[in-house]
Amino acid sequence: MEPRYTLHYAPDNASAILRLVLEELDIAYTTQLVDRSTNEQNSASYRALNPTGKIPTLITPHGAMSEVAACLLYLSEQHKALAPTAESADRPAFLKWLLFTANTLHPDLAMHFYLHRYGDDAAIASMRKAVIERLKDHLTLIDRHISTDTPAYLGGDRLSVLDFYVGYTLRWCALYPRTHASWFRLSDYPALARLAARLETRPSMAAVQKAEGLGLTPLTAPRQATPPEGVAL
Ligand SMILES: N[C@@H](CCC(=O)N[C@@H](CS)C(=O)NCC(=O)O)C(=O)O
Repeated sequence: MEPRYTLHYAPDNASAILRLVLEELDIAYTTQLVDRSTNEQNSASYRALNPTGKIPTLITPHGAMSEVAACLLYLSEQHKALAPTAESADRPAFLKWLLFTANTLHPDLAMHFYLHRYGDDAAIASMRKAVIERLKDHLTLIDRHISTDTPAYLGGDRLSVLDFYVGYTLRWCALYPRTHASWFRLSDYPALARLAARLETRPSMAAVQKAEGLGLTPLTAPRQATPPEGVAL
């Protein structure tokens, strides 16, 4: 049978979150490398699929999709898995934290990675300090949500797409940008540390580790990716 999805990806980019979920759902998919060394995400052909020039893009039977959170919701709805259902009491908190991750945590991380796009050298130091404080505060909020409101996972008592989204950001916090990652200690967020260890036992994580060269402990003790194709940043 023809794979239903094609994931346009770059190693260790936000596309890895969708790859994890495709693996977890055990769905056939193909991948298409976006070569970041040539800035391919800004090529006319890539922007025709995803006008934001961001990675990932997911080609679905309904057309090209982008935005991680939108793709995660789409996959969970299409495959009726990995999310509390609309009738579940866990759905409101799941949606709240999914949107918080997409519109606050992930953009703050992107700002931290690409701070040179936001100001000159003089402005960067104070912006860096502010964005790191925000990241710490927001990771603490998420950590408290798991430890006080839910038994183990972010979306209630069962694993959901949200766990993969937040779990993967822990890797980025520890690694990027290489010169400014020392602020992050996973042990400061004990519930997230437990979640990271749980996610590392999933076969889906082993598949993504292999495909993108993430190493054996990609969330709890990450090292720079050594991908079989493409470059991470
Ligand atoms: N809001 C986007 C953000 C995705 C994003 O930031 N992707 C990064 C890679 S992890 C990217 O494409 N960076 C390339 C660039 O900014 O030029 C989403 O949720 O998909």
